[in-house]
Amino acid sequence: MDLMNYIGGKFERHSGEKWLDVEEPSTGNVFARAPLSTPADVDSAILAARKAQPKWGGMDGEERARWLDRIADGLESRYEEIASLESKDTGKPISLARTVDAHRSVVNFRFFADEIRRHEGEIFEMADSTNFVSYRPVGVGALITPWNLPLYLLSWKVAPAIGMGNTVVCKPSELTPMTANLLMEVIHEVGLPEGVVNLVHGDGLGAGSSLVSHDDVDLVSFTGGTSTGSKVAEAAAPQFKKLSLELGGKNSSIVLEDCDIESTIKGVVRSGFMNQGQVCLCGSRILVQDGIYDEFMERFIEEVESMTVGDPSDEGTDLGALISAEHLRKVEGYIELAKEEGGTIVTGGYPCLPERLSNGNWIAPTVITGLSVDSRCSTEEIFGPVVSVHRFSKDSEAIGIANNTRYGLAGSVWTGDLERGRRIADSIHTGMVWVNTWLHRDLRAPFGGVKDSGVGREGGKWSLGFFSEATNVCVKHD
Ligand code: TXE
Repeated sequence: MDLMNYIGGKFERHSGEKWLDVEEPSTGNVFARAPLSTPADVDSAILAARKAQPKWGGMDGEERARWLDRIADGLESRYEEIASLESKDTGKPISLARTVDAHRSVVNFRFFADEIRRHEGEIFEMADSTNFVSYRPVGVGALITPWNLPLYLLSWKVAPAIGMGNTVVCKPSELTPMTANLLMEVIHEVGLPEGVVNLVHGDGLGAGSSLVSHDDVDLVSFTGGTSTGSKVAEAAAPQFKKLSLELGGKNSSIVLEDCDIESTIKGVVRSGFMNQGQVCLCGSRILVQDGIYDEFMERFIEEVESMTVGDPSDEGTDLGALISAEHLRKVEGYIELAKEEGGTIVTGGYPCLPERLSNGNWIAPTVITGLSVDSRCSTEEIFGPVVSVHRFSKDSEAIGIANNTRYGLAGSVWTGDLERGRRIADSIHTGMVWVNTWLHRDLRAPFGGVKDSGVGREGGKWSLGFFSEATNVCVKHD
């Protein structure tokens, strides 16, 4: 299957001759090709978005919200197809692709349709004047997304961006282009006005960087790795483009002696290994208090080893394949480094799999102990099914370890004392902390990181604020 770009309401072949193979991570088989778009393709997508913007931005919010609902309906009617495409393209288990990826892609459009209906300007009265605050579209947006949650993250940007009256050019990860293509099919079928949503496939250096640095792009919303984020920020800076960066993380799960061990182990395992550990929020450093350490470790390892690693299309699979051979090598490199840094691999290795999966990117869930809390493996983002466990005695020590990374995205605290949990959570320098849960999301709440984990917040009114320009008109009374 050869994919096409979607520009000005039409599926178009790209202008160059080069293609990118799309591989199935679980087998290594190539099953599609995506265009390696050129700067000329990026130009035409931006031109189409620019042309469509005034009319789209001039519609009222209710009308745009109805379009978001139609897209949600279209996605919902292809729910199972989204799940199986996402599972095939990313290597994640089908059950996860269904409950997380397909589910959230539909919910994102519905949620922002409702938010846009509710969204109003503000009025601030002064003794002699009235201030009328309104939210205008920014213009043309570049939306760049990674491979770990392809449609989930793309829909999380497209819905608020167009809902607030912007038009957009999307650039999905070259590793996982399939569901972005499906979204364009849905957008085409529902008849969204041409040019409102455009898509160029391609790599970061070609399509991605020409999109970000283009003179006619007004805002950039990027989710991906921290080092790419800094290149994106540099490219967007000369024109002061509005910029949102959701980057990597190295998140701690803090397990206190007074926790409920049963639910904590389930929560910590889920947080460490969901999506093969390829979620920026994953808790890959597990800090366990002295008094519970031995019991925790015994039951934790048992739970980790009981996970089924295997064919992503099997309903019973807990962990699938890593995204690419290159990424697998990076993860293996960290495991080797952990040994050099004095760590002990308590469980890990390679899963035993049928012959037809032998060329896939496989590794078993890996638990490392004995690392120093400032070792590279304990402080750098590995982005794979690899966690390190560390022992601590006092709350202040756990807080110190959790804050000892360049990242500041998320974390979790597991305790029977909610006051204590809140106190610790308040001392962790990240954008989000969960107490006795993980990845439990109210879409109205702010989402985003501090330090090297990014700039800005997404979610509810934060997304609507980013994708608009708040404008004040101050009228002096007679
Ligand atoms: O991300 P990249 P990759 C982390 C994780 C992972 C690492 C690399 O640590 O190992 O990032 O993953 C586009 N200008 N996360 O290689 O390279 C690229 O084509 C403009 C964390 O996938 O950051 C893709 O569409 N765009 C993360 C997108 O940027 C550029 C999720 C992300 O690619 C570009 C995924 C450029 N110069 C990986 N270079 C999270 N926080 O959720 C690349 N791109």
